[in-house]
Amino acid sequence: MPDLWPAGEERVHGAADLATGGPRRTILLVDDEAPLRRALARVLRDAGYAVIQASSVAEALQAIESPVLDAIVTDVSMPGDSGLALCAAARERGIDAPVLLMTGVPTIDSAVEAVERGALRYLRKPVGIDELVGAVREAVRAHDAAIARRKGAVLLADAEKVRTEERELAARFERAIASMALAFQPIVQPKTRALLGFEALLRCGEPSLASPGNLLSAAEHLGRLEVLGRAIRRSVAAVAGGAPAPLMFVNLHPRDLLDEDLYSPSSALASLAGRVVLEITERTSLEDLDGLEARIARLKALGYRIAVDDLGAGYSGLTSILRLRPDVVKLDMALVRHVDSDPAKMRLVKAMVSTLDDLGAITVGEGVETPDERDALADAGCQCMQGYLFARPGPPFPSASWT
Ligand code: G
Ligand code: MN
Repeated sequence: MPDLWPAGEERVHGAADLATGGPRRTILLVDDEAPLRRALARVLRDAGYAVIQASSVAEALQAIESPVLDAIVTDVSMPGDSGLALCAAARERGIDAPVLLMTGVPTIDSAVEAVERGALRYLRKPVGIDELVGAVREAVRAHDAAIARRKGAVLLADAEKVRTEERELAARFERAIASMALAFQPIVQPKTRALLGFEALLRCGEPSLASPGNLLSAAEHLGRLEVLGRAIRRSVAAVAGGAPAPLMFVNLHPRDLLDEDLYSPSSALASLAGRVVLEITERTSLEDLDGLEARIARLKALGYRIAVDDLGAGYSGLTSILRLRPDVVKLDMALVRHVDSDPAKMRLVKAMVSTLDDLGAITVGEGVETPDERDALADAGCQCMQGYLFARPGPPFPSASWT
């Protein structure tokens, strides 16, 4: 039976180290001479260390499998393998606890081998109490310092990686802004074949930020939402005059509501405010937006209309209808998809259209892809629609198809 856990030995991690006041440290002590080993173990325990004892290299290797070791103190010449072999085996297993070798007869050869195998230092037998405790304390300190250096190096490398990624993202964002273009998709009334308006949709030539969601996330991350929002509104204003429909729908990021430029009566878009519907979606929460109601009131006073976008998508809640009092509500395509073959969905859409009508809001069904969805929406009382069935988003200005 290996003498790994002598009676009365308790290994309590987290108990204070009497020597340093830090957490209790664990020392593996290896010597084939039992009385000597026990005496050294007592010395180390008295100095505040937890001690694991082993009487051979084989036993020691069993002991180093699991516990976290702060240092290894080992005899060099033992029957079977020598302490130098333990040193090498520990390094092979990725255990970097410093190794202190005890020997009666240090030779040049064994010293050279010890260094090669990663031993920290020699202790000459017989080892004195103060010498042992001092050497162990030193070893633990060296181990701590090595761990701290490694952690520091990892943190530095991480920070460098983050900086590189940020720089690359910023460069991609600049390319996206430079190549930004708007696509327009008509919003139609199929019954009369009238065009209610066009929604301006964000597009760019930077492939990694091609989806508007990615581009907006990048802008958010880089603190460039304001730049992006202003660029979109300027671009809309530049082409809106030529649109063959009364209204222009422009998506706002909730944070655009904090940009004073949006409220400037002299902005390019403000001169067209009477024709502009600002679409607001709750992709990021409106809840904590400072003075939301007052901001919406200012926009309405400038002549803008307000739409709640994506109603029925996970993130767009019914309360936004109460808070924004929108002129238009856009039903998310999740509510439109298969509305013709899903009676529960049909009833829900019908009830919403009727309620919104009572509240004085127009409902637009988004993402209409089939004639059956179109007809079901119309039956539910939803007269305004948008979707691939009528036109895909395109350069100013795609015409709608009715077949
Ligand atoms: O969140 P918002 O409703 O603003 O997003 C509209 C998006 O939906 C646009 O990117 C547009 O290209 C896309 N879209 C428009 N019509 C359809 C459609 O009929 N089907 C699908 N799957 N997407 C559509
Ligand atoms: Mn929209």
